[in-house]
Amino acid sequence: MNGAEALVSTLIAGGVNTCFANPGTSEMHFLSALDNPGMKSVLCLFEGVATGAADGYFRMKESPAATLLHLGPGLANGLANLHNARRARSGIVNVVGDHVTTHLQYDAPLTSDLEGIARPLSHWLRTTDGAHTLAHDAAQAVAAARDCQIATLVLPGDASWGDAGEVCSSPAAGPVRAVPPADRIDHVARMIRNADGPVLLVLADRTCRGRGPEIAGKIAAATGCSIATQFFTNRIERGAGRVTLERIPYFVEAAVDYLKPFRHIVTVETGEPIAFFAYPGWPSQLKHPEAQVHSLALPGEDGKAALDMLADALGANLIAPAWQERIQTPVPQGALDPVSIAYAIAAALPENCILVDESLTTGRSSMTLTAGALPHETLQNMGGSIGFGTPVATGAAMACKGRRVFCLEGDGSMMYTLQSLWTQARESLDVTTIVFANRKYKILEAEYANMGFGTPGPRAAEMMEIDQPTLDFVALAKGMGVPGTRVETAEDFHAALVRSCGEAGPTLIEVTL
Ligand SMILES: Cc1ncc(C[n+]2csc(CCOP(=O)(O)OP(=O)(O)O)c2C)c(N)n1
Repeated sequence: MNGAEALVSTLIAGGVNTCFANPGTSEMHFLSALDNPGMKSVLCLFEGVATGAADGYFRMKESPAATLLHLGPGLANGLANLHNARRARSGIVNVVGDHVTTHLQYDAPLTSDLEGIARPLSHWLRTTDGAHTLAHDAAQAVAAARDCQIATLVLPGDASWGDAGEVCSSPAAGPVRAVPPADRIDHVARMIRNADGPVLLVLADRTCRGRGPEIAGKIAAATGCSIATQFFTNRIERGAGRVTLERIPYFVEAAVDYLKPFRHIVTVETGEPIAFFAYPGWPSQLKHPEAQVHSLALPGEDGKAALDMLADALGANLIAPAWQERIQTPVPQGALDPVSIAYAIAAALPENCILVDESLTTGRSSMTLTAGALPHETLQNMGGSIGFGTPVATGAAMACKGRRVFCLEGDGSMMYTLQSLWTQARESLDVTTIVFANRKYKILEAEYANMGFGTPGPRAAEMMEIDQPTLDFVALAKGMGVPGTRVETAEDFHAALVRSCGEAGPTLIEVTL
């Protein structure tokens, strides 16, 4: 067994059986080892697609995928979506090929400070010593990735082709998540009982699915506190029959307004609400200046256990939460705007689908107006680096065969990682990509005004308009093997959404705005 074969066998033994790959010459031995039938390899035509797909895969499977990246430049191409994945607490094993050790001294063109490129976004980073250490290092990388970490294993060519003997150690089981100490729960329970004003519970990460929202809903029903999420959450289970979590608004003024009544904010697997950006004259902290923040569970701790303990302490366990009722929104007619778009989506979503949301301005109303849709899950961008949507949708579809994935995209965001469509076509993934073609970076117009500049001058406006030349998303999709359609009315949009659910494989809908 050579090093690359030992590496792939170890990944499989550790449950990592999908690899989003973009290979090069230094990874030929790894490529050959990928022929192991236990490993599904998925070609991505840009490394940002590979890293984003691994993020989407982890979010849905709660188990890591690997990426295969080509030396420093390949890794660098994947960094933006590694940043998003890291923020989403998605575990990934990056295997990054490097030159043969003896070749590095000659400074061949692809030589770079590979570890320097990897370090800022990797929780775990190692250049393996040689073939004999590879299986052990791979096992460590898998253990780190299972623990929601970005693990980067640098693989010199000679480690790949060297003799690894029979070594193939399996990683230990994933770490147990810490349960918050009882005195913290007691403190929060006492505070809620004695609070002289409204209390807000802010949920994040794993508390936004499974029993998390339900327990929070019981606490809300028993005590009158409100429950919400940050503006961005890695994965939320929502829709009819579940407990609806409100969403703290994105724009600072609206967020400050939303949080104004609350003098106590309880955070679960997250920190206090902070503005995405700082603006002149506005605070970074969104809470009321007199509000106190109480951490029930830190990020990475077991927030569900914490909520259970809190519900116990408050005697809320036997109380029924307010279940979200099914709201059958009528199929909208006529003009396409954020509200009719949200209604069309709400009416069309099939049960158990996955909604990846990178719709920015156009999708601002979607979360509120889809609350009573059939039960579904939403994945949002935790890192703010656009170009996350189509790769994450690809990875989510790989992880959840049989479930339709809808990917809501701003046209500007769509252009970052468009190559995902090709992978979706090649793998016959059930993804419906919806591009909101407003022909501009519309959110930046708002941000320009928020910074106090009012209406942009002609040169500044040009930097936010993407209309010349006109992007033809239907043609772009067709060129990558994905059929597409263009819609100009709300009823046509709804019909196209419904139609896409009845056809296997990927499709694209360009929504003309
Ligand atoms: C990697 C990266 N580059 C640039 C930005 C800045 N940025 C934020 S939103 C945006 C434009 C998004 O345009 P679009 O997807 O069309 O949505 P719209 O603004 O029209 O709603 C840009 C360029 C970013 N967030 N991330």
